[in-house]
Amino acid sequence: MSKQLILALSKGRILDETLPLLADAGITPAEDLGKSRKLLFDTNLADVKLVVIRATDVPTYVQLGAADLGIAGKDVLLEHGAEGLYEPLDLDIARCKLMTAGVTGQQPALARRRVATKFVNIARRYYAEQGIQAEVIKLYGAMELAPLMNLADEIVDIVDTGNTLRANGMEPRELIAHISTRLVVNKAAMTMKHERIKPLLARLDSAVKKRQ
Ligand code: PRT
Ligand code: MG
Repeated sequence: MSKQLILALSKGRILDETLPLLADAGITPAEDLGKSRKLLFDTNLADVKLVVIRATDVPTYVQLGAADLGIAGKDVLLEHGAEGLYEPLDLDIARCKLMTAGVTGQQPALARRRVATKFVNIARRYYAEQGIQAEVIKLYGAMELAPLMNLADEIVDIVDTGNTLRANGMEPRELIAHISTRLVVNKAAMTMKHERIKPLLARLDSAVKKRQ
């Protein structure tokens, strides 16, 4: 293993909230992430590099040790599974809820329910736990469209304000999980690179606590 620490960041809305938190922790990219087409960045810390990748790829990079640490939504982590990963820190950013939702006023089907989602593992687990028979249909986006198009009876999706659901004639039903962004660490790296990882965890931990 190299002596450098690689921290994998989730692109998109999590990145917008991650960069100020990293700055509070004294970690700044050597160049503007938004303005560059590069994916691998040096930072002000000689032994820390950043990679910026799709949120859903972060757990894979960290689990397989291509990155030592990663920052990802709990939704993504629940969907991917926690094998090979420690989750030492709740970064308390990009808070939202994972919920079931359906057409406003419509009763959920009692028999076999068709559920559209990009969170197929979470959905299968959730409906099984509830004792509800569900046919889970994998979509990659615009889940709100599925019940309107009669592709599904219900969706499992992220809800924040609820505006997206309302705008599409839908309402939230059951809460599956409260979501926030987490720091994950490769289990082997946590042991082998502990001397380097420990101070980084401490920096991030105090940056999170200062905000609370
Ligand atoms: O990667 P891809 O582009 O397919 O997914 P994405 O666009 O959903 O990702 P991105 O970059 O937006 O960020 C995803 C991560 O941010 C998630 O994994 C969550 O951990 C976190 N997060 C926090 C959210 C939201 N809040 C959120 N509101 N992710 C998505 N949303 C979307 C939601 O999917 C829905 O379309 O916003 C809409 C709901 O918001 P309200 O306010 O209308 O309820
Ligand atoms: Mg997006």
